[in-house]
Amino acid sequence: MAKSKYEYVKQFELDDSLLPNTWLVVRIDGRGFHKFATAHGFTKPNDRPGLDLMNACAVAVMKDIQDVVLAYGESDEYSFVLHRSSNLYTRRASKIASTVVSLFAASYVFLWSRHFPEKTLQYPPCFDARVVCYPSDSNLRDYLCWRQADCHINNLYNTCFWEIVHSGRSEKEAEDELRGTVASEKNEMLFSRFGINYNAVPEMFRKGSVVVREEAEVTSLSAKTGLEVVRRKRIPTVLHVDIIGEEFWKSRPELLEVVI
Ligand code: DGT
Ligand code: MG
Ligand code: MG
Ligand code: MG
Repeated sequence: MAKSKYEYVKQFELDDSLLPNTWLVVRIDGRGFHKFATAHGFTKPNDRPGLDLMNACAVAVMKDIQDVVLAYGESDEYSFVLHRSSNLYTRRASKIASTVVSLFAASYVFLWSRHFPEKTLQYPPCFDARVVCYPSDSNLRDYLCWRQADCHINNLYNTCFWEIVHSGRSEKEAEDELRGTVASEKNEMLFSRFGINYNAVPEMFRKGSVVVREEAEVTSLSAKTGLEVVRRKRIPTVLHVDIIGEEFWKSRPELLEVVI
């Protein structure tokens, strides 16, 4: 077929394919979620229905995009790990990042009323996305450690901060008091002043959320025979566990396995 004289504009589309054989991590983050959380009366520092909604969106992304092997979420962000062998969209960065983030944002709106039956969504939520290549398994694990450590540091700080504020101090006073304190001092403050054992704070808040494909038995009715059929399927499952130590990776060797 003859090409139109306009066809040359296609050349302006630059190649943005990502390095082969590297782990791809798409991180999405809520845009202006400080304001979004206030506008929707989210509990401070952690709003359980809000976090459950984030997790449901991550599960929706993983159900749709099989190349995602694991996802990790905390606060208003989620990281999606695509296997190093993935050839999704011939590894074009903008296609991958935009597909993941639009699926996530659309799911957030689609699933909102299920998690907030009594709250009206005030305005459309928005998320940004970036995709980064990690060349080695240890780079990938360090990336995930970085996000889980961030979750821990922020949650310990925020738990102290809001306890101080709820005890009648101003936000400025809480900030001043926490400046320069180390983790052990924050733990001690929670325990002696507010009667909170930090280790008893829900794991979802302390560790964030990991989504992995766990084997489970799924029962369905056969269209042919009308009888129940039990199949073992890998279902995206939300866990609140440590991913920094060895245990998580040792018990799931398939995650880092090389697929040729
Ligand atoms: P950005 O990402 O630069 O557009 O700006 P923000 O405002 O989204 O800032 P970010 O992503 O650094 O921090 C996340 C904000 O979301 C933070 O201000 C607290 C808020 N947020 C996240 N999860 C919760 C929650 O469960 N409850 C409440 N009250 N706020 C939350
Ligand atoms: Mg941001
Ligand atoms: Mg944000
Ligand atoms: Mg954030």
